[in-house]
Amino acid sequence: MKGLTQLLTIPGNGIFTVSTGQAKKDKLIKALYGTGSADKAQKTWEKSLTKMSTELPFILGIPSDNGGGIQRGANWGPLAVREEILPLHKTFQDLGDVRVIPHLLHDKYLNEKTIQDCQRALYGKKNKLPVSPLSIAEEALKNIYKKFPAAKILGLGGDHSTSYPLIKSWLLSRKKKNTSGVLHFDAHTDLLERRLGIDLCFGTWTYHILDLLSTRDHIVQLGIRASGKSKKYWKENLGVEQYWAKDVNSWGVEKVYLKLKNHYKKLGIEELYITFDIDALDASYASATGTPEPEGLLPSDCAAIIGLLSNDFKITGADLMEVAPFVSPDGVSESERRSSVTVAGDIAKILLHALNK
Ligand SMILES: [Mn+2]
Repeated sequence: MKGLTQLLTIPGNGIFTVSTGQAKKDKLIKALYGTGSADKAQKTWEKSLTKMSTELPFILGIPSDNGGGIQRGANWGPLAVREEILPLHKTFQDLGDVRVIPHLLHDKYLNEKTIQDCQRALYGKKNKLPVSPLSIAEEALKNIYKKFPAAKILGLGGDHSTSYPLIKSWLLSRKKKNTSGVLHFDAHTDLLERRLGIDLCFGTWTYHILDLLSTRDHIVQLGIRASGKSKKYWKENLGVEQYWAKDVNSWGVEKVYLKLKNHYKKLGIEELYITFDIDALDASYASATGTPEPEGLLPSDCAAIIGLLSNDFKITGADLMEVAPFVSPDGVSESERRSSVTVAGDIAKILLHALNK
């Protein structure tokens, strides 16, 4: 696949380290390749890229948290989630990580001189390749879908802005837009047009996906509870369907499932992309994230809803976002932090299972 060995790197290696942080990466690389050396693993990974097919889903890590803004740390999400799903390694193909320059977000915010300097740093020479995480992800995904139009990709973020290239590329690669819908688990709507003037970040990415959809009700948001505006406001002003956490928790799984199914079926939707912000879960299950929120969803309810929907719709794309494995909000114990990373791994397993159906 064109350019992938330049745009991407071996799984877990997308975070640039010199000495600090290196040990965290070495552990995963050793488990995957039997060597702690990224250079030695590089050849095995490059070879694996040439042998891929659409028989199994792909994984792509985007270890960037530069689109976040309250408490960073989701750049380590892809590495931590991969450690949790190691036992399932035969059920997916790992494309590796987007190479991340942690000070960049998207190339459109950069001047030409900076782009050229960063091209030299990343690729050893000036060329046409993008340099910012969201731009690199979009370029890599374009090439992957070109080679494999039927690719089913599980994206691992990263702050939620990293869903933007994943969902945009998924939508652009669909033959029919009107049969493709999105299910968005989140405590927050992410529906601002801009945040402090920035149009692509963790609070805005969904807004910029809306116009790529067939119609705006092709996305449904589930688990919302930390919003400055009401459910009615988002429906009337942006046309987005939402089932807030309090609705989900009072209706129960069966009713939520039937409402979602009816909504999508009425629109003629046949395939779904599921984007899962880990903060959709109640903070007691998902503390290791940038913006944990109480009164959220239960992991078992989310698993049941995804499982039921995957019987009615083809799940052809998914992502798991905002897992910040080393973040502990005040008062959260070490064991709670650990268990919330395990829960994130469970969600990744559920998404992989849905993609594998
Ligand atoms: Mn989000």
